[in-house]
Formats: sequence, structure tokens, C-alpha cells
Amino acid sequence: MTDRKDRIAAELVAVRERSLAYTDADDETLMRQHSPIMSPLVWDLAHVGNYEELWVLRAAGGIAPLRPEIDDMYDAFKTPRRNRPSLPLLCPDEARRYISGVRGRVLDVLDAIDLDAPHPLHRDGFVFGLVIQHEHQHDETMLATLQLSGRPGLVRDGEPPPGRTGGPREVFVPAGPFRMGTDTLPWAYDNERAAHLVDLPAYWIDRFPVSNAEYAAFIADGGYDDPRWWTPEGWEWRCRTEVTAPLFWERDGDAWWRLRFGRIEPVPPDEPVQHVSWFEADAYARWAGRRLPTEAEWEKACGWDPAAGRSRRYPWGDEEPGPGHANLGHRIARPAPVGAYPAGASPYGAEQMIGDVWEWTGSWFLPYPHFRAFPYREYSEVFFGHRFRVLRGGSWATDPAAVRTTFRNWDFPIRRQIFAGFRCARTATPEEAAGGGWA
Ligand code: AVJ
Ligand code: FE
Repeated sequence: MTDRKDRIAAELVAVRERSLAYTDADDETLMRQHSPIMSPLVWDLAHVGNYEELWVLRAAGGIAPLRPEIDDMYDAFKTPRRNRPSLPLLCPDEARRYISGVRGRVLDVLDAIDLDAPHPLHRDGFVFGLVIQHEHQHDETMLATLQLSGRPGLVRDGEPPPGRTGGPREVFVPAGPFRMGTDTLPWAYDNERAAHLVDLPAYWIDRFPVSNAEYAAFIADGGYDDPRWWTPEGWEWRCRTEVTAPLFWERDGDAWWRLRFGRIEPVPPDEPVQHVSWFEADAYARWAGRRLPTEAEWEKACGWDPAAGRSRRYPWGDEEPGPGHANLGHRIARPAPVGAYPAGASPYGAEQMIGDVWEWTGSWFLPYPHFRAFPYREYSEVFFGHRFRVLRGGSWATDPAAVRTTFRNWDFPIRRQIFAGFRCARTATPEEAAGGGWA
């Protein structure tokens, strides 16, 4: 095998080890639906194998279906999440056998194909990128399910690097065009294409994601009880759900505790807040006299290199993420404190844009100019419109293979089980814009 093929094979092995680790539990834990908005873990497990069968074996490899009778059950569109527990799902052992049978043939396809062929699924191993990223995305979903389950154990944890305070709280991004999206990253999704110029007025964006301490100040100031900070839909949601704090937070007098993977612990003040909905993020920003960044503002601050006139793959450059760059790949089971990754700063000086928490943006999930669905409409196209908000940057639970400066994620504005937080932005005053940030 070539180096490129070895690399793909290693990524396939790594993601499968991860999926098996999250499902190394008794059958009852795997078959149960822990929350109506999530699948039983065993559904995710068989689904990633079925997706691999559909795309690598059938579409790219021309191999006849192994188990066509299970396709509908593992098709996310034919079977909504709430119906999944009532299906005759493969039991955990059957699911593990099925996905490992698929995987064996996937490695044969990898061996046989030409990565330089003009075939759009074969070229640069696109179809392998598709299934590797897909499985990592489901692994992150499984972690959210495990968090919702309240089950202790199973989820590995580690020590976060120390945070760092001091220095500016926001960074200035001068007015001007930048190139958004990509035409060249071989494993980019259809929704990240095509690259296009976006001209933005000058703005400020937070250097770090909003911390738990900052968010607690919003709560203490009555932020959840003041409709001035909320959009009408957000206020309606807040009143109907009676939400008064991030998901998994518990109040004890003046102190806050949180449930994290089955353990109760004090809320760490310097950690980026997570498990807030878009409505809460948006309300906080208004309370703080700011707003959420647009998706374009987020991407420019994260990846644009003004000196080189090009976008970087990661804020620090094109180098693969190392442990000093960003909190990715579930090295630890939580966001690291703000300031923990100075080496991961972007050209404009924004930190922790990749990793730690997904960041809500102010934008709806819409297609870029010249969007073309590839390889199927149900990955992105059917979600475009004014229903989903864009999230950027990945979380501690996101694998490096499934995030980059151009990567777009999306969810309903009410969702809180995902590992999402946010940072704020504001439009620069004319004086600031003219003075390079100095008014
Ligand atoms: C891009 C994370 C919103 O999990 O619903 C998984 C990814 N697409 N299987 C999701 C996805 C098909 C998707 N998100
Ligand atoms: Fe899927």
C-alpha cells in the first residue's frame, strides 16, 4: 500500500476503536433509548457500518449488498430517532459482527482502487474521508447520548492543560474581503464549497469562548428573567421549558454544580460554557451588549491569513493538530480552560476556535454560491433554510479528521445536548474601523 492508503487505513482503524470503546457496555445500556432525541447506542453502531457498506462497498466498490433488508432501519430519513427503539435492531453482537464484516471488504476496496483516478468517490480517497468523518460525527453523538444517560464509567477522561488569563479579551479584524469555504481540501463536504470572496466590515470578536464564570454572571444578573435579552422565539422557548441554566447545571445556594458523565462536580469557572442552546447564547450576547458572530466573521477570524492572502486549514497553519494546538479528539472529556492553547491562535489572535466547544454563530445553515450536492442531497442540501443555526470549530469530542476552519455543523436552535458554547462579536465603530482597532 502507498503512504496515502496506509494513512486512510490507520484512520479507519482509529475511528472504529473509538466507536467500539463507546459501546463497550452491557446490552441493556446499548439497546435502551436514553433520550427521545437520541438513538439507542447500538443503532449508531450498526448505522455507521451500514453507511460504510452503502458508500464504500456498493457505490465506490461496486459490491453487491450484504444485508439489503436492514437498509431502511438504518436510514436516518426513513426512521426518525424516536422510532428507533421499537425496531428489530441488530443486537450488539450482531451489530459488531456486521460492521466488522463490512470493514474487511472496505480494506479490500481500499487496496484495489486508484486514488488518482478521476472517479469522484475514489479520487484522493474521498469516499473514505466521507465514512471516516461520518463515523467520528456519530461517535460524538454517542458521547452526547452517554452524557444524557448519566451513566458513570465508559468515558475516558484526562487532565486539561492550565488556562491563562491576562491580555486582550477581544481581537480586531479589519474590514476587507477574505476567501470563505474551499475548492481544494479533498475531504471537505459539499456544504464547504465553493470558495467565494466575502467582504466584511471591521469587527471585534472574543479572543476566547465565553466561560462558565461569565455565563454565571448573566444568570446572577437575572438574564433568564428579562425578555429584553431574548428573541421572541427564544423567550417563548425559555418560558415553555422553564430553563434557568445550561443543561446539566444544578444550583446549590450561590454555587453551581454540574453532572458530567455520571459524576457531580463544581462548575469550573474558567472553562468555556457548554450545553447552551442557540437561544441562550444569543440572549447572553445581547445582555453583554454584543452579538453572536456571523458564520463569515467566525471563519475569517479563525482561518484567514491576511499576510498570505489565503485561508489556513487550521488557525495555526496547515500542520495537523498536536496536543499543544487544540483540545480535539477526546483527549480529555471536557473543554480546557480559556487561554490553554496559545500555540493555537489564529493570525488575528483568536484562540480556541478549533476544539473545546462547538460555537454557535448568528447564521442560518444556507448554501454557498454555486453549491452542488455531492455525493447525496441528504448530507447537507435538505437541511438548508431558516431552521438550523450554524456551529463552527468542533469540540473536545470532535476528531481532527472531522474539523477544519471551513467545516460547517448545524443544529436546531433549541438543542443543548451537543458540546456547544459560543463567543461574542461586535461591529467596530467607524473610528475603530479607521484606526485599526484604536478609536
Ligand atoms: C452534521 C452533525 C448535523 O449528526 O446529524 C451524521 C452529521 N450526517 N449522519 C448529524 C451526519 C449523517 C450530522 N451533523
Ligand atoms: Fe449518519
